[in-house]
Amino acid sequence: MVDNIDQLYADIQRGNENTIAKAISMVEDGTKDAVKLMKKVYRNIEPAYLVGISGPPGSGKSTITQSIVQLWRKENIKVAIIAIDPTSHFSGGALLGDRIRMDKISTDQGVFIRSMATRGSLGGLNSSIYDTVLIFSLAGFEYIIIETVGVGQNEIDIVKLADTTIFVTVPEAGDEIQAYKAGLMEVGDIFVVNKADRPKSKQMVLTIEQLVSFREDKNIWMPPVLATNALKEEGITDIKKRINDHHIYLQENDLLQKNRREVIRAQMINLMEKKLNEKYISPILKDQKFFKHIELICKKKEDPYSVVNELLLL
Ligand SMILES: Nc1nc2c(ncn2[C@@H]2O[C@H](COP(=O)(O)OP(=O)(O)OP(=O)(O)O)[C@@H](O)[C@H]2O)c(=O)[nH]1
Ligand SMILES: [Mg+2]
Repeated sequence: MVDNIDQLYADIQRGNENTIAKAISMVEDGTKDAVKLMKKVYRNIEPAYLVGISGPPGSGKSTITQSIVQLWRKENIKVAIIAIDPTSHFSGGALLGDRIRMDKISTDQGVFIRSMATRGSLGGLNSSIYDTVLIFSLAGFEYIIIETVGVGQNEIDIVKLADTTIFVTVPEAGDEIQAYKAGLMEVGDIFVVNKADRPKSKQMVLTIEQLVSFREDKNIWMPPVLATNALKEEGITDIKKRINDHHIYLQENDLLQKNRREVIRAQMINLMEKKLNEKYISPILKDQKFFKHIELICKKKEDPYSVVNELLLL
């Protein structure tokens, strides 16, 4: 229990690292205090600028993130990084330690790195991810980067939260890129072909340029395709500049607010599903009656459609 939510709020606002970490854990656990805190946060805080960085495993997302963050830090800009754990909610994140090793920035006071699970305990997209974004915003972080690995629906849902989405790939990923076309390729605002020290990177840039040229909104924001060598920090200033360009573009076209309305909409749906689950579905799952129905359905004496209607009083 927290004695005083206003005190907690003030400590986060002052940037106290322990309090920030504690608040995020509270939000992840969905405690009553977290709800009290978030009510106040939602009513007072504008979200910081949110950058999503996604792409196949090992493409260099963390290395690029680290380099961009270093550039922002030179301007004294505080940055928070949320690394989404692609494994299950219960993995404990052992694997993640390697995934987000960012030695050059991990001890910097102006940088906060946090890992989170993709899925909440009920299986849907973890609604605490956006709450965490708001907590970081309250704490005065000006940029928040969300790193996700992979290209599934979860990743797409997460990058949809972002104001600017960067899709990172590597020169050898030719065939995979065709497969991604229907997914993340559609939502990328900036494309990066990393590991440009390897052959075929120019070819890959051309392939992606061709793919994005078919996008319907091409006359509005044409996503740039950049080649980088993150190990040598080559091309990173260009990414930073393009993030800025995209930010300005969103502002000038009233798209920043539009994106945020969509995020709130998604967050509302998330919360409603969670509440319905807690109030109506979870108790049923714990009831012996539920298991009896399963038996009867297996024995062909009942059917799921009728039983579900009966259980939910529909
Ligand atoms: N040759 C080369 N290697 C790179 C480059 N950028 C990153 N790497 C290496 O690629 C490996 C993976 O880099 P990460 O930054 O961890 O990649 P990631 O996309 O964050 O990986 P996951 O989070 O596991 O999906 C590391 O060994 C990096 O040192 C690059 O431009 N060239
Ligand atoms: Mg990584």
